[in-house]
Amino acid sequence: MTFSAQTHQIRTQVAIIGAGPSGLLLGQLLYKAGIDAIIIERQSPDYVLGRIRAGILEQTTVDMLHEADVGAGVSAEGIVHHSIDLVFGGKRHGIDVHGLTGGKVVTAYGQTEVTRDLMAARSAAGLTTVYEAKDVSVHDFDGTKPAVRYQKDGQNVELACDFIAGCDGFHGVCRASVPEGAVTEYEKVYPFGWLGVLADVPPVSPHAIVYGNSERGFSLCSMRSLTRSRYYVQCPVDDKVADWSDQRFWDELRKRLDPELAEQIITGPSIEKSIAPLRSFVAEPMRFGSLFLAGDAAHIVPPTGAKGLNLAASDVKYLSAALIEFYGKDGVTSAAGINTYSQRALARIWKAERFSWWLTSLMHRFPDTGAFGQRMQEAELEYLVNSQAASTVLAENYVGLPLISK
Ligand code: FAS
Ligand code: PHB
Repeated sequence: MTFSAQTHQIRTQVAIIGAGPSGLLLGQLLYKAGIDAIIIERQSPDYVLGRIRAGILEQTTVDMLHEADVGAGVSAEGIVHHSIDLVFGGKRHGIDVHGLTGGKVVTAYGQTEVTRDLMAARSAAGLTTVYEAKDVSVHDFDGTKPAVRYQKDGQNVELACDFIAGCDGFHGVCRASVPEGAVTEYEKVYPFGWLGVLADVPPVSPHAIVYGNSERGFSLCSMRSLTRSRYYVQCPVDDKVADWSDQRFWDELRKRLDPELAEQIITGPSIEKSIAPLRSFVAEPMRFGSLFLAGDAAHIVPPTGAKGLNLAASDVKYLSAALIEFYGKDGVTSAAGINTYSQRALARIWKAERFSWWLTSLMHRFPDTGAFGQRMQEAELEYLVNSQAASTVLAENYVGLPLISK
């Protein structure tokens, strides 16, 4: 795409690539601080809202929604959880997360709802989000004139800026635009996927997410509200949604749970059904000159530990604070935050990567698990549910480790 005289030139302070939760939350926090940002998104709003993803928010994420003045939805409809359940060997065990962490909780509130709340706030404030932008590219982020170029309705646009926030997810353009030698990638791809079903039926366990380990594979019982459930079963990575009728899904889910819970499941037609691959991934560092990566653009976790969206939120917490500090208040500015953003974010990311990898390894059936491996998993789970120390390790990671202050 050539840029010539008819290129429309515009400017902002922070150009945000991606209108997922990372980009929208960053845009909202910068707006609250009086910092100008434009969000460039390649899909339509409906497409972004149609991606069914996360469902569990750490308290730090809920607090950020309130800080961003978009907490009304989660306060009204979020379902607070004090515990999680583990099913193994055909029996269900509760982990008192609230008691083991001195009162911390998680909240069931879907990523779709978070995204919708953020979109509504941005629109109500009259802030600019360019949806369905084509051929987005980032330029001179290691120079003195960073810019984003894109096409919108056939018009070439060049957006000059001070900083670029790469909130464009795992398959985005920002990380891909970093010179190869400048970024180190760490990756583990898991030999299975998650088949997820959304159904307008009451959740079988409204006040505790249920994680199941069985010889048939992993299962998970979650929700989006008291009338909308979200369930998952581990499946072969090359399975297709067409291989799974609703009936086959419900039957398999029941086989992986304890008999009492299986009996209580209320089934209904799926309103969404998708298969997600699982990987652990981290790109280091997360800053390249005036380009910063946040959220899935920099890291991916297997969803077992419910960390993906929450890690995106903590990245945004660090990055928004750093940018606000850079632009300063009452004439006082500092680059300390932007200079330490990458190392602070990565310190929390790696701990969440470890927890997500550990819980995935404990709960899923791998090709080489076998009979002995199954017994090892069940022995570890039996030890975990009967040891306050081991349960506390699970609980404090599940509610989210503290943000790193400086
Ligand atoms: P996102 O990927 O959500 O958003 C990036 C945005 O950038 C997208 O809207 C994309 O269209 C846009 N974009 C990409 N390239 C662009 C370009 N070149 N130009 C402009 N825009 C561009 N997490 C959990 O905690 N629990 C779960 O159960 C869970 N399930 C998941 C299932 C799937 C299939 C996936 C992919 C992820 C799942 N996650 C889950 C993780 C997920 O919730 C992410 O952590 C979360 O979406 C991260 O948000 P963002 O960083 O905003 O990235
Ligand atoms: C979800 O509700 O989608 C969900 C809940 C907990 C997880 C993963 C996904 O660990």
